Formats: sequence, structure tokens, C-alpha cells
Amino acid sequence: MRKKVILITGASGEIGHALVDNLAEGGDCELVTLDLQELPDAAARKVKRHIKGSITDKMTLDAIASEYEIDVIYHLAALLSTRAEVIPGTAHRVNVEGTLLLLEMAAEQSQFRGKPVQFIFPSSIAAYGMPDLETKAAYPRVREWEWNYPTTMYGANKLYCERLGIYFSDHYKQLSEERPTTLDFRCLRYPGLISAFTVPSGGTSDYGPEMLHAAAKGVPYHCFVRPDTSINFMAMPDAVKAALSLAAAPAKSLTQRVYNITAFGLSAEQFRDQVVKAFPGAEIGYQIHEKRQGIVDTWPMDTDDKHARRDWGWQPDYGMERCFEEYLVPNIRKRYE
Ligand code: AKB
Repeated sequence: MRKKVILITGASGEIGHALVDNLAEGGDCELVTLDLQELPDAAARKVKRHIKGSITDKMTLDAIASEYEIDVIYHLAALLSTRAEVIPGTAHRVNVEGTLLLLEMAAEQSQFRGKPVQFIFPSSIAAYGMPDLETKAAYPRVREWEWNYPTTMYGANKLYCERLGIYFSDHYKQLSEERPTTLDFRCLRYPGLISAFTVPSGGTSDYGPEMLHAAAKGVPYHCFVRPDTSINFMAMPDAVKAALSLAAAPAKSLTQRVYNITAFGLSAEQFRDQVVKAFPGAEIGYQIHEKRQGIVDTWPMDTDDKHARRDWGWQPDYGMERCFEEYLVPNIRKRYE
């Protein structure tokens, strides 16, 4: 008999770190992780097995599928928006082709065991593309189906994988006589995430967390977007809570497969104000990177998450003040002390 597990891809990344901790605490099911990097020791002790490998390698995925019965997949591995613009072909291979291989694996497993494999997928505000700043100001809280015109490789990858996930859940093998048991795809469109314990890399919303971590370390920081640049952000514990809540929601309560979730919107200058309030000596200036600015300008100021609130009771624990005062600042201080 194969052993029942939860599979987490990209487990060494920012969300992966926090998710492994939470799932290991719950202890309901054993964890198997897959990442190009080793897992840090503390996390490695919490999982049944870590596999160092790529989601683009079908042999690795086949080996996992033959050994384990996968109940849930948290598919976190991805190249983020800035990195993806540097190596767009690789981004497509990882973000799209890797996701397709995993969806195929989940579809086969669902069919084999006669029960849907749950597939939890983090999408992003990068799936949106506001054409100009006037439109961004005129539509401050976009709904899931609005302005789905991403201008980045990463955003296009995320939006397409949302559609692929819906296909595999709702229309897979739609012409066959007997519909197979299909997988259960559930997706969250995250805002910019901020963790007290890890510094992001390769993203374009990174200016927020970067200025905070730089201030705590006592090093100067040059923010690469204009002070008035506004997008929404979320504390990492809320990001993890959202993934777990969506996974735990009864299928019958879900009216869609892709949900916006948001916590608080703020401008780069408001972000800077919060950082300077906590670290009064912080040296934070602006050195605008026009091209990265152009990317953030296409992302909405905020998203409308009323469907997540209605269908599965989504509610962030951390608004802006609580996020800085109770989560970010005390933990970051401790980290760099
Ligand atoms: C990025 O900046 O690419 C990510 C995102 C907004 O999804 N943090």
C-alpha cells in the first residue's frame, strides 16, 4: 500500500517555510517536500521526506507518485515576476510546464484512487494588468474576472495555470464516455507577502519587505518604486492561514475555484512611514527603477475578496497596524539582534 501524504513543492521558499511549520503542527498527514534547494534543518526534521529536485522532471514526479498516495498538493514552486522577466523561457518551463506535469500527476492519482486529489495553487495580483495609472485609480478594488490582462511572463503564467487547474477539475476528458474522478483545484490570488523570518527574492513587490529587513539590519535601502506606488500586502501567517482555510472548506461551499484575498493596501511611502516609526534611524531613500516600476503600476491597488469571505469565511488576522506592531517588528528585531 502506498503511504498517504501531503506534497509541498517549493517548500524551501517563503510560503513553504511557514506552511511546513503549520502543517507539521497539525500532524494530520505526513509531509513530502520537493524543492531545488535543501530544506533548512529545522524544517527537514518536520517532514517525512525531502526530495531535492525539479517539478519539471517527470521522472521525479513519477517516482513520487509511485511511492505515495498524494492527498493534497500545495504547489508553491515558481519563478517570481522580476526573475521571470530575466529568463522568461525558463519561467514558462517552471511556472507552466512544471504545473502541467503536476496537474497530470494529480489527475492520474485522483482517477486511480477514485477520490479527488486537492490541488492548492497560489496565484497572484500579477494575474491582473491595469493599462495605465488612471485606470488603476478608477478601479481600486478589482474583482476576480476584471482586468485579467497581465503584462509579465509570471502574471501570464499564473493566469493560464488558473485556467489549466479549472480545466483539470471541471472539464478534464470531457468527451470520454465515463467522466473520470477529477482533481479538486483551489486557488488564491495573493497580494505582496511580507514575512518576518525570510527575505523574498525575485519578486517585484519585494520593495516592501526589503526596506523593512534593511532597516532592521541597519543598512540603507533605496526603494525602487515611487512613493505613491500602491498595491496590497499580507502578513505571512495570514497567507498560510488562507491556504489552510481554503483547503479545509467543504467543496459544496465553494462557488468558484479562484479567490482574491487581501489584507491591507498601502503606498510605498506609507510602508516607509511604518518602517521608520519602528526603526527611527532607518535610511530609506528612493531610486526608481523605471522598468520594475512599470510592472507594479500594472498591479491593482487592492482586490475585492468578498467571495472568499462569503464562501469560506476568509478574514485576515493582521491589518496594517497589527501586522507591523505585533508580527513584523518584534520578530524582525529578534532576528537581527
Ligand atoms: C512578485 O512580486 O512577483 C510576487 C507577487 C506579487 O506575486 N511577490
